[in-house]
Amino acid sequence: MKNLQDEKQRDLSINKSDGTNKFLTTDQGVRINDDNNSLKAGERGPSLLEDFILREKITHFDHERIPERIVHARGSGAHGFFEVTNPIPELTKAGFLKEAGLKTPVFARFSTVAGSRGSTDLARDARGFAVKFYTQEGIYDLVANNIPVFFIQDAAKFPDLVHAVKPEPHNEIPQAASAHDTFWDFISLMPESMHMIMWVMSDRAIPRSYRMMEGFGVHTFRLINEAGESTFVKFHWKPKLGTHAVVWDEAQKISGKNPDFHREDLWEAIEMGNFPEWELGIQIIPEKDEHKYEFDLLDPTKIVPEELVPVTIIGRMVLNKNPDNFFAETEQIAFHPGHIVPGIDFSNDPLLQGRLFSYTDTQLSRLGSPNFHEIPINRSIAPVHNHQRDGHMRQEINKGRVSYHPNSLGGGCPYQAQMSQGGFSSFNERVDAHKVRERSESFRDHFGQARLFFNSQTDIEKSHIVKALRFELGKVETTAIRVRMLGLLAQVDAQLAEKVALGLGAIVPPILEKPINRGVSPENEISGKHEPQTVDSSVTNSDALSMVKNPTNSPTIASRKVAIICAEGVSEAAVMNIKNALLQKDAKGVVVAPHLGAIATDNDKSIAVNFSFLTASSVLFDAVYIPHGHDVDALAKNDDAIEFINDAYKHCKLIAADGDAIELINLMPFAFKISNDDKGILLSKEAASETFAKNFTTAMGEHRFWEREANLYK
Ligand code: HDD
Repeated sequence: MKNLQDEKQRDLSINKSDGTNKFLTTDQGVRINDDNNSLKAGERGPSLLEDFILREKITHFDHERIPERIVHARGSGAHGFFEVTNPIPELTKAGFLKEAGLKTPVFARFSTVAGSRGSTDLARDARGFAVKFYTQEGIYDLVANNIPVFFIQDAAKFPDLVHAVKPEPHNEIPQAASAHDTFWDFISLMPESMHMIMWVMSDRAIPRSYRMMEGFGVHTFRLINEAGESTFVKFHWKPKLGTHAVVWDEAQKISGKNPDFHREDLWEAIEMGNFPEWELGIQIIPEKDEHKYEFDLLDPTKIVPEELVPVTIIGRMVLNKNPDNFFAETEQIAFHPGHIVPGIDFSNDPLLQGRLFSYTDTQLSRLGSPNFHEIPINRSIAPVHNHQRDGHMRQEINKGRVSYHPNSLGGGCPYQAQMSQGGFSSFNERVDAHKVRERSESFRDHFGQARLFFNSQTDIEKSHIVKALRFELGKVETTAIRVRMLGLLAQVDAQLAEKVALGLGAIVPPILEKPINRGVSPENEISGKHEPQTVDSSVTNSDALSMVKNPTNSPTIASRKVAIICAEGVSEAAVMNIKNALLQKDAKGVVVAPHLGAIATDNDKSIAVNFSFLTASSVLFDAVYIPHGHDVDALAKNDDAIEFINDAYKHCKLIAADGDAIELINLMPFAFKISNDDKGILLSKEAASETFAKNFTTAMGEHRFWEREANLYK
């Protein structure tokens, strides 16, 4: 197979335009002489209808907006490539997975789910992780999330879920938040959502960066080999930088200080050459093992624990180019789980089956025409020939009189391809069943894996889940909803429910003998057929589920940002000592000072300031360093400086100081709390020492110092 790495960029280049050194023209190519004044009857007279230049300009402007995505409206994307590292020809005939070293161009888009296009990046929410592979055999989309399970088991509930989480319809409040009555009303009546709820109430829902998230295909898919044999797989993206999050207080502050935090982070990393990278892994489940587990592979509220089926790495994705135009690329890209190539196929997961309808349908209203596949970012690099014709904004000029098949006038072209010629043929699965509107008995466990997730967390992570639930349910006004939720939480873990209840000033209700009527018909209620039950997970603890224990976490500090707090008289040597040490690890130190411009250093030179305390805050950085040589008293009296350092302490970040600057730490409000166990407070009497710089970058590899929050869950 040909290496296609640059093929998509070549394809896009034919649509690119650049006005540098060119004349301004109308859309019809007529050069414009005056773009500042409309055509009028006299200088002070009315404008003339004949002014085609004005009309064209305003008409185009009037129609600039298209509907935002109904979900995942807020997102950012980038170009890159996927490279096969461990080919799997025995499992799939998909060409882009068959040869080691083969590179396929990709475009990845990351997103929040509930918020509008202009909402904050740091909402508590699942994140979309959609990747379009421009393969030689057509487009393949892996439309994934950063959470491996979903709220619901059947696509029929998707519109209800989205209506419940979106701003409430009467007053359009709140934006990009699930902390409101309609969401929790729905969830409290949908016990199948409890596993997903554990994930979205965990710090997974507030990532540090898109570059530090895992991605999961959620559903079980099939790989099909040349012999037509099927193997079940689950897809996993594992970030090279490890999986990291911020804390909720930090997330809320970032939303105020920089709502584009994730977007900017992705953009800057790529501009700086710190190309984000993920490994693609699969869990391989032979067909014969379909019914081996206590959960159903078709149930999208279940994971396959890595202890049962390990993840096999098959390739890597690198994002190395920012889009040239946000609208043309990131906004107009159209993903669809139904975009598959020979060698990949669907399972009967009822959520996936519903998705297969929804995505094309939504593009019709969002992009306005069945010709959305012709938009440059959506265009396949594999040749496209068929008899689909016309429609709004058709670009392709199909020649000839034949637009049907079979035909003799066109010589039978374009031909159907046999399987040996790459023709797609669906997996030959035998289905022999009655038509029913039923949920499978094997989907009845709603609590077992929620408990597995909760039990797999460290105490700190558990305490964050408790706090998240106290926050979310605390924003719910209807007491009955809060109480119902406590009832469900109690079925996940009694202690969890008690702790949440404490924060709400409520009492955990007894587990109901008769389940709540969730709108099922009376006959079904009597048979109890649709009622949840708990099945104990055969795996009781999985390190892969905890971010703190996660084996994909990595000590690298590449692309991390450190605030270096400077005031007049700062030691240039000390600043440069840390800056250089960071540079060597591909991280960055930026100067934050009481004012912008420059700061005079101890050696009568000056240092350029990147941010003032007004334009930055420690939530935008991974660590804080206060170098030797300041006027410590002045900084100690500066409320902004105190808040800056105090927040870094509260958010369990590394705080370091050397020389005289140690004094400042002693004056901080948290000074009396610092314990010897806290490895995140790094002090060195000697200024600008090499050992200190080394210890600093090593300590940053710890990312957070949770000891400060210890005892929280007890
Ligand atoms: Fe979806 C967008 C991921 C269930 C219907 N979905 C969308 C995007 C992602 C996902 C990442 C944004 C793609 C982009 O960046 O443009 N969706 C998921 C995952 C799901 C899931 C991982 C469960 C496993 N989705 C789901 C269901 C339905 C939809 C059950 C409908 C029945 N999703 C849509 C949609 C969207 C969408 C309405 C909105 C914009 C778009 O498709 O292009 O069709």
